[in-house]
Amino acid sequence: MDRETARAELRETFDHFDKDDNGIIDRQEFRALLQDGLNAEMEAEELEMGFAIIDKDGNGTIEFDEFAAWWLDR
Ligand SMILES: [Ca+2]
Ligand SMILES: [Ca+2]
Repeated sequence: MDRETARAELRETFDHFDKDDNGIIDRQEFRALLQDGLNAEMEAEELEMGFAIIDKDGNGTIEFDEFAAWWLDR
């Protein structure tokens, strides 16, 4: 799969978890993403750490570019 295809599919994933369709993933949506999408149960602390890692600019929300960079570089 090339990077563009991966990105398009990722966009769908992102939109799916962006429940309120505001174009960003907040902590609540991030929690649902991990639990439903990755089947990962996380403690609040771990969740916070994971969120901070993805939220590169530290503005408290995950934008699509941040999400894509994290996902594709795992
Ligand atoms: Ca949202
Ligand atoms: Ca951010």
